[in-house]
This record gives sequence, structure tokens and C-alpha cells, in this order.
Amino acid sequence: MKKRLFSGIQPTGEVHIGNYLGAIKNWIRLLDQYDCIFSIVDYHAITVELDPREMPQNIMHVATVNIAAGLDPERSTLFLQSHVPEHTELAWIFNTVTPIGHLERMTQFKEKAQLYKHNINAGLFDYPVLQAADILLYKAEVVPVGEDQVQHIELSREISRKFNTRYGEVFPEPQELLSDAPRIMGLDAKNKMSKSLNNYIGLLESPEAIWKKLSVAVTDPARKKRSDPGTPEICNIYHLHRYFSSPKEIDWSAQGCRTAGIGCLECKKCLSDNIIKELTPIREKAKELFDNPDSVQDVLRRGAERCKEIAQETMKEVKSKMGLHLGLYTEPSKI
Ligand code: AQP
Repeated sequence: MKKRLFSGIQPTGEVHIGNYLGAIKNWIRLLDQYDCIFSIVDYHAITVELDPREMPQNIMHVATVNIAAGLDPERSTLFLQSHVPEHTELAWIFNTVTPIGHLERMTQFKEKAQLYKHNINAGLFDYPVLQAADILLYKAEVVPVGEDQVQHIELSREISRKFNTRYGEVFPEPQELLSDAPRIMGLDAKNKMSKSLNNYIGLLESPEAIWKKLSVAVTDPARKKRSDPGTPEICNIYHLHRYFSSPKEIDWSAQGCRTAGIGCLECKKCLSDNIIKELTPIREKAKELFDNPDSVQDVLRRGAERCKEIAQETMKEVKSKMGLHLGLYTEPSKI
């Protein structure tokens, strides 16, 4: 029996190279090693204000891009969170074992509360509890995420422990699994690459758009002119080379920067070419899938069917431990 793996992605806009390097590439690498379940987490997405008219295309975008990038639906399960209502049901139960103080400590909540001052809603605060429910509903033991999610996975372990201690053993303690790119910085080189900060390169962007964005991306601030030597280790462009370029090109970029042998624009051009080379097949595959949306919807439908079965089993067990079932599950005729 393979261990179960769960991870999610929000349908909040374009999937970017931070999501790709920090999560999706790792998911693809792990497809055969684990029983993989991936969710498009639309109930998480609505904790910020989104235009409902854009939601269906956001969901289809995220599903399509993931499949195009290599998330093989024959070797994994992909589904939409709101298709399985047990997620919110279990989240409610977990609310009753989660101390408010723990939620108040969550960095993501503090950051988002700053960013969305006009809409600090209870769902934003409760986000990590729903995330614990997402993972534990499937008794997943492994959760591949970017560094920004580690604190939430720690909380999931704590919720699991609290539930098990109060009601009896049901849940495992899930462990995060970081990729070799746990925190990709945005093109501003100041913040994590993020949709909401608009500092990203989208996976489906055209070669022209990629170059346009990279050509003005922030580099080592000490290199004010071409003849100034730089420090590659503090340059975000150099860090990105490490994920897209060959060892020879990475060396070329570091040496050229230190000796002012190359300019930032030359270094960016090489990176841009390599990003475009890696993303072009994904863009082309995505185009094919966009022309055939039924196949993507079918993946989500099959995914939800499988997940519902597992989720309902877990909820039976949870309710039984909590004394909430009253025999209704086992003897429906006596209701
Ligand atoms: N910059 C990043 N570096 C590494 N990993 C990242 N992830 C996100 N940004 C980076 C990882 O991608 C997975 C899915 O992310 P998500 O869409 O659920 O959430 P997010 O972190 O909220 O993405 P954004 O772009 O920052 O969205 P907004 O701006 O809407 O909040 C997760 O595993 C995440 O760690």
C-alpha cells in the first residue's frame, strides 16, 4: 500500500513559476511513489474577494495548467474541493478542537489581513483549519508544499493530535515535503512570487510577455551600471537560473556577474530563453486541453467520485468516535 499524499492549489488566477517550482514539479515527481490526491481549493480561494463570473474559468485554468504541466490524471486524483462537502463538515468539527491563539499566530493570516484590510473575514482566519480538514479527510501523511505553507501543516499535525487525544485515534500526523525551490521570490526580488502581488511569470505567458517582464525584473541593486561587478548570490535572476539553466550557464552567469563580464540584460536574456524553452510544451499542451474542456471536466468528475467515497468513510469514523452518528449510518431503516 502506497502512503497517501495530498496537496492543493487555489483557483485565484494564473498559475505561476513559483507554484510550478515550489509545488507542481514536485507533485509530478512524486506521482508513482504515493497515492496522490490533488485538489483545486475553491473554498480557500473565496476567502478573498473574487468575481464569481471568473470562478469557472479560474478553476478550468488551474486544472488545465496542472494537467498540461504533467500532473497525469491516470496516475493521480484531481478534483474540485467544493464537489466534496465533507471538507467543510470536517473543518467545522476541527474548529472545535483548534485554539484561537494558534490561528492568531499564522503568518499567512497576518500578511493577508494587511493586504485585504477591507475584508478581514472569518474564513481568512479559519483558512488553516479548512486546510487541516482537506488533508486529514484523506488521512494523507505527506503534503508537498512551498515554504509558506509549513506553518499550516504544523497546525494540521496539532489538530490531528488534539482530535485523536479527545476522541480516539483516527488521523495520522501529516508531514510537509518541500521541493528544492521552497520559496521563489517575485520579480520585485522583495516578496515571495505571488498572484496577489502581481510579481510573477505565468506558466502560460507568451515568450514576448516573459521577456518583457524579465527585462525589467530587479537584480543585484549594487550593479548600477554595466561595468559594476555584482554578487550573484543576492540576485534573484541568478537564483532563477538555478532552476531553468544548465550547470554551464549557471557558472557563466555567476562568473560574468562577479567580473562584470556580462551585463544584467545578457544574463536575463539567457534565463528568459531557458524559461521559454521549458514552458513552451506546457503552453502548447494547455492549448490542446482548452480546446477540449470536456476531457478536463471528466478528470474532475472522476476525481470527485473517488474522493467522496474516501471522505464519507472518514466522516463515518469521525462521527462514530464523537458519538454523533446515532446508528444512522449502520441501520438507516431505523431512522
Ligand atoms: N513563491 C512561491 N515559491 C514556492 N512555492 C510557492 N507556492 C506558492 N507561491 C510559491 C506554493 O504553490 C502551492 C499552491 O499555491 P496556492 O495557489 O494555493 O497559494 P498561494 O501560496 O496563495 O499562491 P499565491 O500566488 O501566493 O496566491 P495569492 O497571491 O492569491 O495568495 C502551495 O504549495 C504554495 O506553497
